Amino acid sequence: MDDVFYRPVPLPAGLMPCGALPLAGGPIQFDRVEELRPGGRARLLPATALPEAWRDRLCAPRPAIAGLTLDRGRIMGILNVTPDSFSDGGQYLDPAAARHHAARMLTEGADLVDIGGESTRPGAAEVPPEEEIHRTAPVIAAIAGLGAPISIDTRKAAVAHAAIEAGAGLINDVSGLAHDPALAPLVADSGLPVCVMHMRGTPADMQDHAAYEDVLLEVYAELDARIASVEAQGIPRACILADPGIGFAKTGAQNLAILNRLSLFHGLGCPILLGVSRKRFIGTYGGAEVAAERVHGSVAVALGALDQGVQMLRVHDVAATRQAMNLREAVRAAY
Ligand code: HH2
Repeated sequence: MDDVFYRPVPLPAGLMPCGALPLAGGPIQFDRVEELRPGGRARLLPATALPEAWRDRLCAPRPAIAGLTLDRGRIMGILNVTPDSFSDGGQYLDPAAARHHAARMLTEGADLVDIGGESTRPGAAEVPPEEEIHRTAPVIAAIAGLGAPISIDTRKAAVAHAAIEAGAGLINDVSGLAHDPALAPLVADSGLPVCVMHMRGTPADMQDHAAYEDVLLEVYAELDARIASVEAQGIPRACILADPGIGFAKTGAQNLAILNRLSLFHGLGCPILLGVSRKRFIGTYGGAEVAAERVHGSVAVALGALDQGVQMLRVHDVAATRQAMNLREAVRAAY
């Protein structure tokens, strides 16, 4: 692991002191960075002290992904075509019901739809690829005509292949292309963008691997290494979204430590995708046992993430998230 990391400290809306830099080329500025070392105390430095390589990656504008510019926050609406997803399992198995829900999310303000045919909740068992294809491909074909980009949430090349044939334009792999060796070449050949997420182990055993000395820096370093490996397999960084993998091989407290200093991940030089929607830690810290009652906490965490420059939010509750984002943007614009 590197021994020094730099986290940009976002400035409040409108403040642009002399020498302030644009975070990922977007609307948020920063003029100070936290210097972070494993096991060490954070030191606040002026952004002028940034090493050139860090400054370049932190500030470069991010290219559009799946036709979506990333100069403002984007919403990825979740559509799980599974019997057992922790929040919406069993609701959209029928392609007509799935299409209806996708259309509704787009009307409510989603920018793209993420289709999953395998639950990746802690302890979930792997689904055979034929079954995953059977669940997802007809749904993708059914919603392809809605005009929005579609992402396929899968770890498997055969499933991604069928999804691309049916109209998917983005691959979202919670294993960061580590699970199926055939998936990286497929993505590279397709030229499509991919979300590379951080996880340890598999959904079945990942919570046994949630031991870190410094969760923020170790997750960053492991994701950095994963992205470098993906890039070495022919997928340009301009096609990669990075995701710290909230809830994947992480305890509730570890999720919070990552969310608290999320802007560090801009150092990867990729747009950041974040999935916190209705997850267990929202229930734990927000006092909501039932997943569908975790909307308010999910939106609160999403707004905090946008303030740290996150470009894409993966959410179940599109209308609530869009309303909150509109208000956040209106208040920021009134500076
Ligand atoms: N979380 C889940 C699934 N896919 N993909 C990315 N990139 N980031 C995430 O945080 C993420 C993800 C788990 O949530 P959900 O799909 O709602 O549940 P399940 O895995 O039970 O289907």
